[in-house]
Amino acid sequence: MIGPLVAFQPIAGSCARRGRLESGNPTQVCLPKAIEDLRDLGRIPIMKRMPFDLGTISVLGIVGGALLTAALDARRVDASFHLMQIEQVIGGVNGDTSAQAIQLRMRAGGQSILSAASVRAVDASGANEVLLDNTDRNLAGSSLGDRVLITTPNFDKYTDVALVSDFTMAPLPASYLAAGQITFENSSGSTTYWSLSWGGAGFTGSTTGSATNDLDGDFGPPIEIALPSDSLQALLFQGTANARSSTNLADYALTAGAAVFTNNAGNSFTLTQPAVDSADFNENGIVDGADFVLWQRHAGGSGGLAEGDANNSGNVDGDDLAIWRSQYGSSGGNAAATAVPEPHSALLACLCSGAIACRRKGLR
Ligand SMILES: [Ca+2]
Ligand SMILES: [Ca+2]
Ligand SMILES: [Ca+2]
Repeated sequence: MIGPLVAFQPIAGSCARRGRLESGNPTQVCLPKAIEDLRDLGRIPIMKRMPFDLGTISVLGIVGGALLTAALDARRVDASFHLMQIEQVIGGVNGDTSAQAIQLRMRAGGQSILSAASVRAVDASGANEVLLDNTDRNLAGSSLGDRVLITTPNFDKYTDVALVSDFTMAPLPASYLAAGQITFENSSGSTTYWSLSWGGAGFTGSTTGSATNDLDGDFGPPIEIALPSDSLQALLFQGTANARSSTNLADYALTAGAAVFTNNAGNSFTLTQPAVDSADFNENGIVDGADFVLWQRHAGGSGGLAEGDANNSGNVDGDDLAIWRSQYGSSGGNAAATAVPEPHSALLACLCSGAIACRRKGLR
């Protein structure tokens, strides 16, 4: 007995309207798209697209039915990554372009197979592609609206609580910030599932990609402004969690205030400008031995600037001493001395042996 063939009706031509399967009618399946899904997931060897038409459907029925069943099985376990937004991006925090972040958001459940994806960038002309991250693992959170947080290592300097990113990215080159593009793609970079372009007419590269997340497959035109990098504000997708892309120009806007980023576990991080480290504990405009004495008196305890807390941690400890050393001879704060004079020998002895030892020597 021949098993029941799943009734399917290939869409004529290429798989231009990739949104069909996600949007509902299971009898209207874009078969090459289903094959690509499996290929992206590494479940089957690379297969070339095959032309299908209704005349050859009976010949291809069994093979097609098996492939379709496998594809639907893949859907059943929700193992995919394609239905994803580039939700929020910042190119730098308060001018520090080494602190960057990209937040993705799942447009449906089961989009956590990030090992099959990658995030890339191109410059204003659409050239000189940079692999920002190949997102080399899968994530636990896979519900509609779940986020994927990808940051540079320095991004954690600007969050209100200790940052936990899902992936660490290479920095987007600063020269790409005026006009450029970030794309969410499969691992090989052969298919773009979402793109975000900025810089208005300054961006001259392609804005097209798969129609999985944008019905006409064109994410352009770009937003008119540069990628934000000189404040705490990020560029934020304005649509709902399951929304498709329309155009970057219509879809994105700056956050109203300090951006809030969220990781896959649902933890949120609000951007903040950290207090400037200063070892000028007596606030007389110079970091010197008098400041060291203040630190020494309170080392190991709690306190504020006047007690020797250089990094505003609430504690007076070795981290504050390290800041004092780095700022010795300067005015403190950001104006760290370019040439740090060596502390005199008595102080160096204290640095080596710590506050307790100094107290024993009666230097207090
Ligand atoms: Ca579009
Ligand atoms: Ca001082
Ligand atoms: Ca401290």
